[in-house]
Amino acid sequence: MVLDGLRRIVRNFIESREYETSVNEFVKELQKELIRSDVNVRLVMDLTKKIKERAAEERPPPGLTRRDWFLSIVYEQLVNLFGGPERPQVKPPKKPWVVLLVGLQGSGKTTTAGKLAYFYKLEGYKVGLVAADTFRPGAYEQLKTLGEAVGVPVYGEPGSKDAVSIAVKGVEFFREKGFDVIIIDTAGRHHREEDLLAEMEDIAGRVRPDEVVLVLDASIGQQAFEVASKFHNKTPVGSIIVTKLDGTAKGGGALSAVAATGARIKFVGTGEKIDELEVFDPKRFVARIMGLGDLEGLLERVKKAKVELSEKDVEDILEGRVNMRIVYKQLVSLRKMGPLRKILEMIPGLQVRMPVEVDSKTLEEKMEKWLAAINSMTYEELDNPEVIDKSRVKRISYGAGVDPEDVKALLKQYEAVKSISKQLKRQKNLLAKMGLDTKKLGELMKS
Ligand SMILES: Nc1nc2c(ncn2[C@@H]2O[C@H](COP(=O)(O)OP(=O)(O)OP(=O)(O)O)[C@@H](O)[C@H]2O)c(=O)[nH]1
Ligand SMILES: [Mg+2]
Repeated sequence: MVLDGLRRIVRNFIESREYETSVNEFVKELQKELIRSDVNVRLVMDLTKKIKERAAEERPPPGLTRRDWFLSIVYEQLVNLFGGPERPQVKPPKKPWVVLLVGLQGSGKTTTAGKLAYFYKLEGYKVGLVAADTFRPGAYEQLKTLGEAVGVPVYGEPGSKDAVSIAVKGVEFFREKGFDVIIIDTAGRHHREEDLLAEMEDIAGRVRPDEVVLVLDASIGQQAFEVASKFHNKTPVGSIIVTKLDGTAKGGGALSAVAATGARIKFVGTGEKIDELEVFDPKRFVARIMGLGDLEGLLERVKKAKVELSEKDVEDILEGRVNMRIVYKQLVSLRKMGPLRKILEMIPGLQVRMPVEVDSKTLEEKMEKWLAAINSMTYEELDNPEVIDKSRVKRISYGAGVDPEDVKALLKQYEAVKSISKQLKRQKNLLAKMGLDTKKLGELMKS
């Protein structure tokens, strides 16, 4: 399968002891694996550079191990390498939807026509196939057999040599009968892409399909870039199906090369059988090749950990209502260099000393402990920190693995935020006079 060495590399990374060395090791192995899969060297270098940069510049959100966080960066960058997070739109936007399949000889057009017919039939569409390959002997019979296997009618004129006329008539035939999806199989007589694209334009000009789909054999690896970019330039609305991903070690190269052209890969073929066609979802694809079944869960955690102040939070702060959740969010944003201070500086007459000295290293350590302490609090304690007495302090510090002193310092921090919040409430009229409304404040706090 494609990039099947990646799972092992990810596993080694997760199991290794030392974070820094394992990151370097991981990056090196990742490069090797991608290049082995024929991904273009420049793309590989760009990718690993980006991963390293992000790992150096960004901070893991609280509640996430550095390792998980690093893997989430790798995941995101790999998803971009293979076309970005968006799942392709495969639902026909209108009826009938006429699809013209083109591609080099033997790339898998006819097989894919059958697979697509099956796919759309299962989705509840009425599908018709048009056999417009008049070049290959037995092309009509091949498609006819596939159509029969999936219970989809095939239009063809076995004796005719006029592919364009068959295509036009076939589309008309199914259109009149009210079919939803009409798929046209064409000849792959070309070995050269120039000829192919010229003929594609010719047929497309006369058949006027809604979508032109280029069928590419994955075993051409990164050479797919040439064909795909020419195709994409000629038919920017077209899409691409990469076949035979199951039968080559170069799949990674083909997929990334196509993605690099900006063309959209909609499906991939993963076998000879009629149901071996998948919607190409880069996120799922990358999750699979990384061997991270629970990746969605991990990313959910990353997202949750990147807390931001909501409108409601801002409102609460301005109303003098605070709780530990808000402190938590502020601690997180303080890590990104005190947005709270930024606001305080803008408000004349507000004489509050910053509760936290923004001195990076000790702050960072303090923050780690505070966040751990907050994570050990009950809901009641989060909503109403006033209830935290001596014995609760003990329990929280024990649960978080920090000193009771740290928890006490956190409570002081909470008191400070509360007092700022109270002052803010008093300053609200003044704020209004300055033309700073709650919305703008909210934006400031988040920035
Ligand atoms: N393993 C594997 N084989 C495939 C896949 N798609 C197509 N094939 C095989 O590739 C060969 C060529 O497939 P066709 O569908 O006939 O290709 P074509 O583009 O229509 O060929 P021409 O019409 O001659 O240009 C057949 O043996 C198919 O079974 C795939 O996803 N995986
Ligand atoms: Mg064919």
